[in-house]
Amino acid sequence: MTSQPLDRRRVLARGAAGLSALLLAGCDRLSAAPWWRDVLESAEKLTERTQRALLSSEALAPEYAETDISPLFRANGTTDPQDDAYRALAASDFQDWRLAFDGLVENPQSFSLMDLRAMPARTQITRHDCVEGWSCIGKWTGVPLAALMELVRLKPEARYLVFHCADSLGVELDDSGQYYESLALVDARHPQTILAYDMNGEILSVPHGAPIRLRVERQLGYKMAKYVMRVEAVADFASMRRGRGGYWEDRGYEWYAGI
Ligand SMILES: Nc1nc2c(c(=O)[nH]1)N[C@H]1C(S)=C(S)[C@@H](COP(=O)(O)O)O[C@H]1N2
Ligand SMILES: [Mo]
Repeated sequence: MTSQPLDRRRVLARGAAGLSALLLAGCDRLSAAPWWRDVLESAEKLTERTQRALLSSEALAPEYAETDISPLFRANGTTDPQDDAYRALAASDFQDWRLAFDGLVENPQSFSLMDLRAMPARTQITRHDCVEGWSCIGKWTGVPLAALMELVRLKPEARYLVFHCADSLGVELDDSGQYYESLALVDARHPQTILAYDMNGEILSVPHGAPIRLRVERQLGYKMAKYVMRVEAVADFASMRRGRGGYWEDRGYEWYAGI
């Protein structure tokens, strides 16, 4: 009966996708209306609550075979960060790159790529679904985020992890335009949540987020921050940037992007 949770998951995914499509079809004028925002938010809360109730926190996203890997994995959003600090790091093959893990932690740390590669790794072949309506299957290798969380020891007040990225997208709103994302701790600790440094058996390339990018396999593509520079444990993200927990969330996307 191992297929049962998967079947349920598929039904659920279809329901959620249908709902998202419906919501995305809603025009800008509608999304500006406060009552509509409330409808969106309660729909999102319902999706999150339903999925958390039906799927155990350990339920895995489907994994695929080597033969299923997409010959060409599309790159999306930022594909070549122009930010000076990032360009300098990339120019020396990220030898001076460090991942900071700080915020509400007992033991803040800074990891080099060597440090991360020396830790136990996980490899998974999964399907990436972008909210724009395309999917690709890829193989990802990296360090489980749960292992890093153990090393830094979260304080009891910590409720979310925020991922700060190297790249800036549009600066059209009143913030820096720097990409960021956030996850609830239960999703951060999920066994398929990894900071990936290899893709399809090769070193992660710049278009796909070098030197490391997040993989959160039960959520949509925009949750999977590329070019991660810093992980910050926080109690709340309401006072950060525009308050919705991510670059695209600040521009109207759902924070809980479960699929
Ligand atoms: N730092 C950063 N992370 C990002 C983005 C981005 O523009 N900047 N785009 C997101 C979106 S919308 C998707 S679909 C995936 C794309 O990952 P890919 O380029 O490996 O396909 O990265 C996500 N993470
Ligand atoms: Mo996306």
